[in-house]
Amino acid sequence: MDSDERLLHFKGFNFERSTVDIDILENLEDFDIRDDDVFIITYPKSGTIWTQQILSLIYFETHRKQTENVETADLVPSLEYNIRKVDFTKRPSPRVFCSHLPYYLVPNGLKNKKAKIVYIYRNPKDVITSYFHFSNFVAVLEGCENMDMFIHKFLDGKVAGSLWFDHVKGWYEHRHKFNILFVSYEEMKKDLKSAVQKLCNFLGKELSDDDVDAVVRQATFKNMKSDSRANLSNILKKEVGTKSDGHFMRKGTIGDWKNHFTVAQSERFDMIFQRKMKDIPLKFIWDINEE
Ligand code: PPS
Repeated sequence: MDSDERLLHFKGFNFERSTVDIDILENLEDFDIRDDDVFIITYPKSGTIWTQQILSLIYFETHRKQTENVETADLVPSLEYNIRKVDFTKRPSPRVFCSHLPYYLVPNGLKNKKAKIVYIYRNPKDVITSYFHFSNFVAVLEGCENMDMFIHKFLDGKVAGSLWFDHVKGWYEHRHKFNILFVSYEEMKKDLKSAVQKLCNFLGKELSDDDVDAVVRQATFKNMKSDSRANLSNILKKEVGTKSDGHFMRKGTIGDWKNHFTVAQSERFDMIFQRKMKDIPLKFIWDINEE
């Protein structure tokens, strides 16, 4: 199938056609934002479900203390990929959402700067690596024969989420319009406890040391991978569909791109990255041993 058939091009942005909620898309601008709403915003494969898990554990004591048996994706649903057709107007506050939307498509109410946005970004070579495997794993995305083809597609923005550069730059350059915190996947990976504390500070949540430890414990790669409520396995197997063996929680590390990029691919990507990102002072970490 041609990739265009699987993608829905809506207002300049590519969505995965079969799982996106068209009603939500058509009414995004006016989607009613509450002051205590929180949005996790990411380009795909940048740490979305990880941050869903972290914020869910921070916000919902029943999750943190494991007194309720609910999937994280139900506690922190996706706004536009509303697969379970939740009526968000009926959800109790505080509502925590995740979303892959670009800055120019989010509900207008976010511009009153009361509701909060946590923007998670990841070094794009690892995003590409993760996305390449994900495309060959889930049924709803067009698979790709090899990395070279996928890098081309990614650099053309012909994937759900469109062009990575536009997403990250767009959010960064328009940050003053929103109440937003930028956190990198890599800083979470290198020091999860400090990242959880940074998130708590921004969100105005005062957690005891024991509670912070409980969040960290339940948000490690190993624990999420073995917890079907946290790792999307139910949604992927039963609702989205898979086309190969694999796992959403694949490697969960920094620098796996080195196992998949040739030197030539890496150098070409570096040149494009340096040109496009030269005015963006966000810190990117490409290697697990980098400070
Ligand atoms: S999606 O499809 O856009 O929602 O994907 P997303 O959740 O943004 O990204 C998936 C990658 O995040 C990794 N992941 C984690 N890494 C470290 N620690 C934890 N706890 C964790 N949870 C998810 C997941 O493994 C995917 O990365 P790769 O590199 O493919 O392993």
